[in-house]
Amino acid sequence: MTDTAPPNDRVRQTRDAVQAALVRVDYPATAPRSAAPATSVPAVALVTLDRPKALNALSFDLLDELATALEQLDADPACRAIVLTGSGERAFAAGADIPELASQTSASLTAGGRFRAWDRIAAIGLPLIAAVRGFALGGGCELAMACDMIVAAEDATFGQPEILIGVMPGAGGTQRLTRAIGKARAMELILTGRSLTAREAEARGLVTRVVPAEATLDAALELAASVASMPPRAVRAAKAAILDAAEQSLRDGLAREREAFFALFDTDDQAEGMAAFSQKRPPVWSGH
Ligand code: CO8
Repeated sequence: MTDTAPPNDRVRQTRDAVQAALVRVDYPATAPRSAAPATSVPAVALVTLDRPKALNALSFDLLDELATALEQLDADPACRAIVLTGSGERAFAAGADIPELASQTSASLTAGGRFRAWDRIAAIGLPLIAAVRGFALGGGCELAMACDMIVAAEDATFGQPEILIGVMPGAGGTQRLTRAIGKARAMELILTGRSLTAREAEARGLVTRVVPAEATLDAALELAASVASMPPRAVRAAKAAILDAAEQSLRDGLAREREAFFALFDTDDQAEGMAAFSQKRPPVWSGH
């Protein structure tokens, strides 16, 4: 693929390669191209989680498709920044796919290897900007936090409500939320399941900026275009260095978190919490 390929060819090529059913990859024609010549393709790719009826819940297949799409963009020299968003107006992503998780055990999660998608996403070298409208909960909040910047709509809500369905964050929430907003506030959110409004998230340093809901995607694309106009090697190096600063012991923390999350799938309260969600009733905790 060359820098002069027409945008439609680029979209088709990426789609054919990914065969994405749950994730869309586009090069928006309207993406600002502040430093790109008029003849050049947009240097910003837009990746959309596309399960609006399930509030873009993160099934394992969706996460695998997402990781593959991001890796392909990361390997494309024409792509300089990626915006990640959710389809529809209600959610960035309302978490892991609860019915899919409900049938798991700690053994199946450990052996299944389906969490490797999270490591692949964390290894992307291009800058990732989350454009968040509506719910970013559980795995959805973790995915937004795995991005490098978050542009939040005024109607966005961020939270780790896993405790309400009998488990705990398992894809970085205990580590990245704590680093973003501090121990005391992370404890409150994770131990009670309370969500943050967009303005609270902004005040606590979780998000880069808050914008009117209908302006969210444009604001994220504009920010991405600004980053995309910078020297690409320096951008990648700076991103890696900033993450290094925040991740001195993150690897150990994430490994411990995953082990603890998997272990909760041997508890009655996990089965009860997820069954109660599907049956649309309040859970009854046994403590086992
Ligand atoms: N998984 C699957 N389906 C979901 C999910 C989800 N997480 N969230 C919503 N949906 C579905 C609903 O079941 C519903 O489907 P249907 O119309 O067929 O009944 C549809 O989306 C719309 O949802 P609601 O009717 O519930 O909409 P409301 O406006 O009433 O409520 C809420 C919206 C508050 C977001 C509510 O849907 C909710 O509480 N969702 C669950 C939020 C949650 O608990 N998230 C955490 C999940 S656990 C997790 O993320 C662990 C992460 C571990 C790592 C990731 C591994 C992949």
